[in-house]
Amino acid sequence: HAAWLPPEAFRALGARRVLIHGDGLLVDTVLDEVSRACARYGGRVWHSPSWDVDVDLVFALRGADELPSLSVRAARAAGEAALAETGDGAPLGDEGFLLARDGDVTVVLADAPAGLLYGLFHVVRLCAAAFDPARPAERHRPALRRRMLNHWDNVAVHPVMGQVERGYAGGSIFWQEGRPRGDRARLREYARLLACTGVNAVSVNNVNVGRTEALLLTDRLGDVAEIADVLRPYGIRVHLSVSFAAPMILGGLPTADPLDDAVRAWWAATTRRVYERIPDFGGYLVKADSEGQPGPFSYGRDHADGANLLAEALAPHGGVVHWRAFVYNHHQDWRDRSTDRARAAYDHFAPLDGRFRTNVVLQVKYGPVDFQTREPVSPVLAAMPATRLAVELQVTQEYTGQQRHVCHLGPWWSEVLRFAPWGPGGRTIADVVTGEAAAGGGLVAVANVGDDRFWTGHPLAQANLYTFGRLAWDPRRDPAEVLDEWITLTFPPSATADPDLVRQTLHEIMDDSWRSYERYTAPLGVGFMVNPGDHYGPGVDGYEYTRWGTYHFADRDGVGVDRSRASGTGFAAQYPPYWAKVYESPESCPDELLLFFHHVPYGHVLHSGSTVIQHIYDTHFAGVEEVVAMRRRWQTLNGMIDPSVYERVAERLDEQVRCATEWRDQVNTYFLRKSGVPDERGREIH
Ligand code: BDP
Repeated sequence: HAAWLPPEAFRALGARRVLIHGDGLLVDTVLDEVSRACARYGGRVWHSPSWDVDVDLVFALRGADELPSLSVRAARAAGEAALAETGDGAPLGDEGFLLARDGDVTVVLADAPAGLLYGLFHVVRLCAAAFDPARPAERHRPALRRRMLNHWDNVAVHPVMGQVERGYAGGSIFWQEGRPRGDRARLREYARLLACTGVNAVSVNNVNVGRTEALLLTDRLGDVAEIADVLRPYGIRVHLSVSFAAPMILGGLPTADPLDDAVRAWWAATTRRVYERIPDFGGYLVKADSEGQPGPFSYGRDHADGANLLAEALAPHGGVVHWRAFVYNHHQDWRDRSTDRARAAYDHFAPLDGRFRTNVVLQVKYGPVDFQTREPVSPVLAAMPATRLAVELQVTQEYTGQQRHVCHLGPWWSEVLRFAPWGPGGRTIADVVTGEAAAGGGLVAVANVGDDRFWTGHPLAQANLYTFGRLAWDPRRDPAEVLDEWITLTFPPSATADPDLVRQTLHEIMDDSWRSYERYTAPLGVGFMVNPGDHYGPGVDGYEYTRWGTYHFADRDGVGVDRSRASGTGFAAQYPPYWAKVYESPESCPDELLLFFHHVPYGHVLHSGSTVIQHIYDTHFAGVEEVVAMRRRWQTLNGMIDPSVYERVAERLDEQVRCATEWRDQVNTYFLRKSGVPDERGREIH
C-alpha cells in the first residue's frame, strides 16, 4: 500500500519497444520488470535478439557482443560517445550507468548488471523525461560503496522487545515466531523497493544477539541462505549480526579471547562454511561490550583486537566487519567528568585509529549519545583519518515519534552529512564516509520496515526509508528534492485525482515536520525527556535519576549539561579546534545545541533574542499548532488518494496531535514550576 513503485510508476515504459542486451541475474530482473510494465501498458521487450529490431529504449551491458540490429548498434555507439564526453574518463564501476539519447532512442549503458538495474529505476523516476530528445547524457554512480540497512529483528519473539526491537511496523519481514517467514513474494517486493532507492546491503538480525539468533551463523545458516536467495536478484547482499561470544556459545570453547589461536581458528572455519553456503555473503555486524553484549574487554583486549579477529576470518572471502562504536558503560552515574556518556565512543575508539584492518568498517552513530532528535555530530567521525568510517542513522523512529508521528528525517540527515567537522568550507561528513577512492565505510541505518500492510506503520514514514537510500547513493542531494521524487513515485498522477495538490500538500506536511517534532519535545538539544523503556511520549524526569547517563540537570536556576572543557565534562574538546571553540562557550554555541553543551540560567538570552525559558514556551506552543495544521492539510486530501492510506494517516495524525499536546503541557508545566518564570505572552500552562 502506497509504497513507491506502484505499477502506475512504470507507465512511461509501456507502449515502448525495449531491448535488453546482456546476461546475468540482475539483467533478468530488468527483463522481468520491463516485461511486467509492457504487459500492463502495451509495448514489447526483446532480450538480445539475433535479428534486426526497431527500438525506443535500450539497456545494454558494455561488454556484451555486438547484435545484428542496426538501431541497437547505433544506440550503443552513441552511448559510448556520450560516455567519453561525460565525466573525467572515470569508469562506471560495478553499479554505475550512463543514460543518453540517440535520435529517438534512449540508451542505458553499464559495465555490470547492477548498473542496468539502477539505470532502469532511474528511467522509471524520470518517466517521460527519459524520452525527451533534448535530454543531455548523464552518468551516475553511487558515491558510497555500501548502502546498508540494519534490521533489529529477532528470530524468536523477545519477551520485552518483541519480534522487532524498536520496530513500529508490526512483525519482522524476515522472521516469524522463530522461523523464516513463508512469504517470499513480500520479501522480494521489499528487495525491489530497496533496490529502487539504491540500498545494496541488509543485515537480517538484531545487534543484541540472543541464543536463537546466534545460531544463524552455524546450525541455521540455511535460513539466512534462503533470504539471500530472495534479495540477490535485486543486488542486495546479506549480512549477519554475530555474538562476540559465538566461539563459546556455539563452538563450546572455553574462551572468546580474540588473541587465542583456537578462537581464531574457530572464526576462520565458521566463516569459510558461511561462504560455502552464501558465496556473496556481505559480512558481520557486531555490537560488543555495550548494553550487556559480550566483547573483547572481558579478556583485557581492546576493540581493534576484537574487530580484527573477525576481519581476519572474513578477508579471504572479501567480507567486511561492521564494528559498532556504540560502546559505553550503561551502569554509570554522573560522578566525574570521565563518566559523560557523550565522551565514551571517542575515548574508546580515537586512540585505536590506524589499528583496524582494511576490511573493518567502524560504524558510528551520528551523534555522541543515542539517536536523539538533535545532537551534535559525533566527534569520532573527525578523529579517525586512518579508519574506514560509516555513519549509522536511525530510520526506525525510536526517538522521533515511533511512526505514529509524521517526522520526515531527510533534512536532519542531510544536516549531519553536510556538517564540516574541521570548520566551514572544509571536508564534510559525506566526504568522510565516502573516503578516498571510495574506501569509506558508507551509510548505514536501522530499518523501519515490518510486515505491516503499509510497510512502515505510518504510510508517510516510507519516505524516510526512501530518502535514506537516495542519500546513501548521493549524500549531497537536497532532501526536499528527494522527497519530491518519493511523492511522484508513490502517488503517480494516474493514481491520484489532483497530483499537484497532493504534491504540494505532502510537502507542506512533511518538509518541516522534523523541526516541528523538535519544537514540541525536549528543548535546545538537551534530549532524553522521554518515557523510559519504550521511549514514546514525554517523561520529563524519566531518565533523570537512573543509571543510563542521560540527564538534563534542570533545577530552579537553570537547565542543560555542562560539557565544556573549562568547567564541564570536556566533551566539547573532542572536536577539531574550530568547533571545540564554538561549542566551548554558551555565547558562541548554536542555539539548537545550547543545552547539550551548557548548563545555563533560564534567563540566558539566545542568539534568537529570546530567553531560554521563553523559547521553551514559544516552541512548544508553535509545535502543537503546526501539528494541528498538518492534520487540517491532510484532511483536504480526503477522496484524492487510496482511502486506506488516507484513513491510516488520519488516525495517526489524531494521535500525533494528542501526543504533541501532552508533550507541550508536560514540558511547559515542568519548566514553569522549576523556574517560576511565567510565560511573557500570558498563555495558559497546565
Ligand atoms: C538504543 C536502543 C536499543 C538498542 C541500542 C543500540 O534503545 O534498543 O539496542 O540503541 O543501538 O537506542 O544498540
